Amino acid sequence: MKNLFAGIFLCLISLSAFPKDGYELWLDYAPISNQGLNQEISSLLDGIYFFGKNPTYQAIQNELNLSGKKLVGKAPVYTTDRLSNTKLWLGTREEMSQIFGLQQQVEIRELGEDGFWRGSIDFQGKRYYAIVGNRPLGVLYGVFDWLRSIQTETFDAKQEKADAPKVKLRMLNHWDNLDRTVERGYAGFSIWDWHRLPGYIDPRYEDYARANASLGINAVSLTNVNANARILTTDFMKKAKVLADLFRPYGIKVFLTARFSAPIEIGGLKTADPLDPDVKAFWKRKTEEMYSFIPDFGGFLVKANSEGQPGPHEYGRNHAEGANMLADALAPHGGVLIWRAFVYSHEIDEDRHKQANTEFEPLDGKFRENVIIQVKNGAIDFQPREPFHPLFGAMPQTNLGMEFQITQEYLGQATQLVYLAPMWQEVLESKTYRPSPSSTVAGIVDGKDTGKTLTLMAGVSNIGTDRNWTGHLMAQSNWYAFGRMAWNPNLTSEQIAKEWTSMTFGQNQVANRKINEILLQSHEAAVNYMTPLGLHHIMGRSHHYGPGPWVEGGRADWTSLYYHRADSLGIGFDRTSTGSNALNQYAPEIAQKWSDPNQIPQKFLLWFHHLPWDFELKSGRTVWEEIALHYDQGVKTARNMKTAWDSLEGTIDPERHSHVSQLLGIQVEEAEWWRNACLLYFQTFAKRPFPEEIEKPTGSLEYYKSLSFPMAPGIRPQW
Ligand code: GCW
Repeated sequence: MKNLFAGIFLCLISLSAFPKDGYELWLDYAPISNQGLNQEISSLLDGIYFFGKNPTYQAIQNELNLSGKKLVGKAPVYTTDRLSNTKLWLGTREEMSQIFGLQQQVEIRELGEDGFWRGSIDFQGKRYYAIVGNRPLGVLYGVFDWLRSIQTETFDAKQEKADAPKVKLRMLNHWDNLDRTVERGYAGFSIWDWHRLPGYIDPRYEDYARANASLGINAVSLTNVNANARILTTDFMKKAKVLADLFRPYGIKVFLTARFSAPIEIGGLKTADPLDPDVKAFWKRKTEEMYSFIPDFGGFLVKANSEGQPGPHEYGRNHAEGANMLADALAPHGGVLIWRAFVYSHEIDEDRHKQANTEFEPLDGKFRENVIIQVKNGAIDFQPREPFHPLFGAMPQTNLGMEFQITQEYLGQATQLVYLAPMWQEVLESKTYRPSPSSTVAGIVDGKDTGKTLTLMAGVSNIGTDRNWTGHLMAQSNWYAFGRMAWNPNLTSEQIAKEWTSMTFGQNQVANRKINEILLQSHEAAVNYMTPLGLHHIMGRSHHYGPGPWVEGGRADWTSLYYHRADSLGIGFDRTSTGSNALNQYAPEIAQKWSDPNQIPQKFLLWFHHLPWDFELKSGRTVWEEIALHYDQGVKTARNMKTAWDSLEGTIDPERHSHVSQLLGIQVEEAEWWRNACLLYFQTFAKRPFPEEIEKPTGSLEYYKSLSFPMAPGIRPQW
């Protein structure tokens, strides 16, 4: 009888389902179709006891109410008697200490601030399921982990699970301007409605916090690194306070970007010199004011002396002097100063690849304890594929954090499906050989190889006001994957894809397998049809949408010619000792191997070498042939992705199916456009025929060059 009702309920739910627009993200909580699991969860939700009271437990209760109804069709029941009627116990180790043995208590304590333990406990002859943390936030993370196991139908009450994040600050960086435009944003406008804050609280704010907390993201910087000093005025602090209050129960700390010249712009001073006593006093005052509104304010994120942003160099001071001054203002409040290493100047005639190391390496050991240097994954700029940034491993005495870009500035923006986790995994797994021979980027980021505890992984957000948050529905997987990798940089892209797919689309295994295949080949496909074999920065000028290998004129390092260096003899950027010698910034193990075009991984070949068109590769093909083949392969994979997705029609709800299918149609066209434009262009130098086996590029180079996109989204505003 019970089964029958459950069956009817499931039918009703699916029939009456609202059109799926992606708003729910991976917290869709589709009804559990597995009858056994459905009943088991239903029974646990029948008696929930919280060992304490606090706002985070309230957030948990809200999530259980929401998910319970959707997963098993009924509202959870809360009890005030912790023994009789209770099935599910929620609380901190301390709150629940009497029911644990000492051994268990110690084990849980070792999970640290944000860790959790969940499993069955036998107590006084009865069995309970318990989710325990060292703080309420750990309980929240445990609950989300438990919900994930239900959504992916992997929950097993007999199995204990203990987990804790490996990285301390797991952070989103919004590049959101105060007027709600978003630099490199492709999903509408900023979700921060500054104008109507603090009076109006958009319900999205809470859903945003839920989504982040479900991944363990515990910090957000709300504003663009190309900063506006106005965010530090009292009016804006009051607005930011509302968001901080809302995020607090979800364990999310607010950071803001600090414009280095703020003392001049809003402080009435004539200078922003970090050693000037009035400047120091300004920042001290501002910081104190900030903490009076937001007592657990995270700190400042700063982009200085990069791309025209103000910084300490104007006053003859270095990055450490600039960063430390701000860090000193934050230190008494426990705040953190995050200083970006993405610096380059066109006044310096040096390979851009080298500039961050040149400026920062000599400062190792000079930064305060509460400073983190935030380093992009590669030395140029979030290209479709980059070798890891040589700063990782080069500053052993400094806290170094990772900056990934979730928004797809150079990776198809919001028209293309590109799952970024394989790229992040590739970077994190890279061996740095420093500080120790076995060090990896992940080990530096999570502190395993450095012993650092103030660790950080930041991701430039891809979130906007679009109903589905990320513009392209499948780009939600990138937000998800970022959060999961920030929690544990050793998770694989495949594991994460599996989780995300079944949480987002439900339990059709055949469909899920296909979706995962699409996700997992998408990054390599994009690299192939955009920038194979280590080519980089050959996109359209300024908006970076579509191919622009011909871009020249103006500032050299903002042109494509600077990067691909194609000429009648060959192609590629010589970064070996005969060229810029950027390779020398890596550990000798890498520098030696990669100096040899026959030993360097082929994917980085033209990043470091300028090679003749006829240079023969391991495959027996020439550089020219291999380039052509890769571009063509990229197009073919894009087409296969669309065919695979289209075959899922009728399996996935029509709204989401059609959304992705249409966008994949655009992606195929854009892949062809990239291939045609780049191959026709490079052929003007190579002057060789296309290999037999590729589909010949169509259209004319003149036509591709004539395309212009003055209204492309996300263009950086001119300050
Ligand atoms: O990738 C470049 C972008 C800029 C961005 C800059 C940065 C915020 O094109 O739009 O500015 O990087 O990371 O600072």
